[in-house]
Parts: sequence; C-alpha cells; structure tokens
Amino acid sequence: MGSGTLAESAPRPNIVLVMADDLGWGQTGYYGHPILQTPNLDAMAARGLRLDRFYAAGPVCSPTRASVLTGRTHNRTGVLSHGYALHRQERSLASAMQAAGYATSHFGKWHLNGVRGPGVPVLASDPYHPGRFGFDHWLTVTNFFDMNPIMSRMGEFEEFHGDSSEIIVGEALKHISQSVSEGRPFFTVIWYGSPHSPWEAFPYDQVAGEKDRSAHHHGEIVAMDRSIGALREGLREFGVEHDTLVWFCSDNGGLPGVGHDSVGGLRGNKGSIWEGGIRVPAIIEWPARVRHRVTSFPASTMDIFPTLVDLLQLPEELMLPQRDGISLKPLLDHELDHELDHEVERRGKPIPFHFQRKAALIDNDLKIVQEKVGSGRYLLFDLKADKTESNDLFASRPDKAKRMAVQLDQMIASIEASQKGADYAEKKVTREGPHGRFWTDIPEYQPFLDEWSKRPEYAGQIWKKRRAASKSTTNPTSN
Ligand SMILES: [Ca+2]
Repeated sequence: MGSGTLAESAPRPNIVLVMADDLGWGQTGYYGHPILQTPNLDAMAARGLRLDRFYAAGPVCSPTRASVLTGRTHNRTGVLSHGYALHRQERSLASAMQAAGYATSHFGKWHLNGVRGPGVPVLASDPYHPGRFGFDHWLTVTNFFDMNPIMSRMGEFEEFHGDSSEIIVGEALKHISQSVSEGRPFFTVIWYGSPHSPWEAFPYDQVAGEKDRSAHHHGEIVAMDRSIGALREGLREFGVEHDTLVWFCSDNGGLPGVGHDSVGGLRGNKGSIWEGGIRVPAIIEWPARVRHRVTSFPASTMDIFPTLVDLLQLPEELMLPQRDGISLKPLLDHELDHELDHEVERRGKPIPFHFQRKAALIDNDLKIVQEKVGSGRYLLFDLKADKTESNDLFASRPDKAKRMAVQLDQMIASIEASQKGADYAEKKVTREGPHGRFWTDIPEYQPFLDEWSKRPEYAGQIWKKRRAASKSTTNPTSN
C-alpha cells in the first residue's frame, strides 16, 4: 500500500463523504424551505460547520464527482459533462486514503465511467469502476437510482428492497461496523440517487402541499434526511461519532419546476453556472475538532481532497500538482472566520468553473462570468450585494473587472493545456475515456434487457433502444 512513507503518528480520523443528487440550495429546513422539513440535516447544521457559500464544482452530476476525487476542476479530468469517464491518469482521493491505510468504500451513484441512462449495476469488467480509482469495497450503480434498486457489489449484482437512500446508508454502516471492529480508520463515500428523478417516495414521505411528482421529489429528500439521521446514529452506536468527519453536500444546484423554489431565490438552476446551478447546501460535522458555526467563506467540492491531505498530513504528491481546490484546514480550525472575528479573511485562490462554453471565477464576493467563452464579453457581479446576479458591474468596476477577466482567460488556457495531458507524467492523455454511451448499447448488459424491461426504472430506456433498433433494420450492425 506504500504506507511506509506516511507518518505513523499522523492523525487518522474517519472520513465519510455524503453527497445528494440534485438537492438545491433552498431545499433544507435550515434554510427555511416553506414546506420541507429536514430535521436531521438541521441537527447536523446546528452542531457542525455550516457552509453557506459552498459550490459544487460543476453544474451537473459527473463533473462535481470528478472534482471530489481529484481536487481539480472537472474539465481537466476528462469529465466534460454528465456521463463522461474520469481519466485513469488522474490521482484519486480514494487512492490517497488507501495509501494512508484507510478502508475505502463507495456506496451509491458513481457516474464516472462514461455511461448514461438510469443507473444500472456497474460491471466487474468496467475499466472505470470505483475499484480502479482506489475503492476497496463498492456497492454501486452507474447513475441515479430509486426504489428497490439492483446494485453491483464489486461486480456481483444484488437486488435490494426499500428506499435507495436508506439502503446505501444501511450498507455503508455494515461496512463501517466491520472497519471499527478491525480497528481500521474508514473512508466511506455515500453518493445518493436522491432527489434526482425518477421521483418515487413512500406515501408516508410524500410532502403535503406539493402536487404529484413534486410531492415525490420532496419525499425523496425526506427519506434522504432520515437516512442521514441513521448514519449519525450509527456512528454514535459504534462509538466513533466523536472522531469521524462527515462532510455533506449536493452535486449540483436545484431543479426548476418542482413546486416550491429549489434554489432559495438564487439565479438559475442545475446546468447553469449562475448561483442556482452551483451553490449547494454543505455541512462539515466533526465533533472532535470542528466547533459549530456558520460561515460564508466560499468553498467548493474541489477543496475536499486538499483539505483531507492537509488534515491527515499526507504527501502532496498524492495529488496532481495542477489543482484548483485549497485546504480548508484553517477554516476548520477556526483561523478564518468572517462573522466571528469581524475581519474579512479572504479566499486566496478563486474558484473556477468551466462547463461547456460557459466559464466563471468566484473571487470572494465577486464573480466574473462568460456565458460564451471566446466571446470577449464578461459580466461581473457582487454576490454579497446582489444575490440574484442581476446587476452587472463590469463597466463600473473596471480595474477589478479587467484583472478578473485576465484571470479567467488564464484559467481557460490552463484547462486547455490540462485537456491535452500537460498535467500527466506522459504529457498526453494516454486513453480517452468513453462518454455518452447508454448501457443499452453495451454488450455485457444485453442478457438482462428482457428481464429489466419489466422494471419501471429501466422500461423507458429499453423501449427507446428497441424502437431505434426496429427503425434501423437496414443497418446490418443493429441487433
Ligand atoms: Ca445531480
């Protein structure tokens, strides 16, 4: 494992990363959602460090996941959008934790193997499965998943019954319990499939005051919240709550058209680099070290890897040198705090976003945006004074605007170099990962299609595939 080089006396708290799928910034009780109650997240926020300006590094699923595992903006890593595979040349957080002696595990949605369509169990033969990126144990699906899922435990398919969030937390706790009994620190990643579509919640979870699909969507948040209660309770029962860092966040901003506002009054939704697409709820709970408070220090999913490397005193070489996140250790240790210390501590490094043709940089309260990279047109917003990003200051703050425009251009050029492989030892991308494939087109899944066509979560995808095949009867490669 190469742990001989790592300091034996270095701290080894347990780490649990928890990520919702499509939970918007406005969708928690502690932010005052009008009808949704999230008592467990509220309790966690009341005890831990509540990050009010936390950013998913991408405005959709896979990109943010790539940023968690690499500490880099997703466009450097091969994950340009959802359903893109993470380059095998990346250095992964799970591999770093493995090297540090942790039991590493992944539960839930993966979405870093370049497969699209509703989540199916990940194949043992998949060169991009979680085991290839440092996870010893995984119980994983390719993408979003819902009630009664079929999942893959290191390539073996298993069918489960119940709510998807409760299932993966229950399975994660079993694995955690085993690590505890072995006296081994654990690094556990729980990536929910909720509240992503399809929306299906138990009747007792459906939220009154919402119609139909929205009642189910919100019901999935209720079940997810309950599973967070089960996770915290489990850690207490195992006696490891005190020295376990639990980091909760979402993978992108909220959805439009779900009844009540999902983004808490911010501009835009999932898919956009306006705040509503990227700002997400986040809480770090670690009773042994982190005192409760609320901070508006801007932080991001790209900070997770550098923070853990710093906290655990791991060698920096476990990360690629070209990274975008920073260590939040000073924030956790209370060296930076706007509200309490009444002095403005600034984030030294802006947070970059580059998704499709859109790009932005967040430098503390200021955000520069390019809706079309290469257009030469920039917009500048003061996020503190202008929550809805409606007042463009580019002309009225020319010095700062020009400086940030140069920084943004430099960031884009740096990402373009990364995309050519500049950050890798080989100075090139040795293998472009797959992207945009639907699993209905992957040979290993063909034997399951008949049986799966009866399952509600897969029926539509399989029907589409079969209809396309029947329309292309002149194509000899079609089956
Ligand atoms: Ca998502």
